This record gives sequence, structure tokens and C-alpha cells, in this order.
Amino acid sequence: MKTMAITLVLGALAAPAMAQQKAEEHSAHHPAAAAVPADMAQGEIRKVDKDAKKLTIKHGEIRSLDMPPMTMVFQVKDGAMLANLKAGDRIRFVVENVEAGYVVTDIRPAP
Ligand SMILES: [Cu+2]
Repeated sequence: MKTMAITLVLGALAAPAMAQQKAEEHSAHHPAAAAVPADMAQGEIRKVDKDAKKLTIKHGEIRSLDMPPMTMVFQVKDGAMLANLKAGDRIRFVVENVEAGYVVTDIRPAP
């Protein structure tokens, strides 16, 4: 009788693990590189400061931050993001409001 109860418990634990594996397989059919998030902001680079890891961007409305269009300085998450950028480039970007301020976490060329 005791053996039977243990078997039932193990069966219940195995089920969620299998469901998770299936979800991962499914996401493999949708490569992230092809998708451009709809909430990306648009902007034009005004200044690139590689040493300070900062970008000056003249940006459009940023709905996720409830911010109107303006020119402002952003911190970037990773200095390597600035490698191929220069003033005048038109970009799409993702910005997050964290404790340290506004941080740009993703930059792509504007279409
Ligand atoms: Cu702004």
C-alpha cells in the first residue's frame, strides 16, 4: 500500500517538468531575432559617449515610460552596444526605468 502512494507522488511531480520541456521546444520555432517588439521607441542619435557608456538621443514618445518626445541622455546597459553607432543614426531602442535611471537595453537600426 505504501509503495503505491509513492508511485502516485512521483507521477504528479513528473508531469509539470514534461509540460515545461514542451514549451521550450515550441519557442524554438520562433527565433527572437526576427521579432521587433512593438513597444520599441524611435529616435535619432545626437551624441555617442563610449567612455561613459552614454547616448544622447532625440527620441519620440516613449509610451512604456509615459514620456513625451525630447532630447536626453541615456545610460546604456553594455558599452559594446555603442560600437557601431554614430551621431545622426536613426534607431529603435528599448529603455528601462531602473533605480540608477533610464537604461537603454536594446538598440536596432530604424527600418
Ligand atoms: Cu526623454
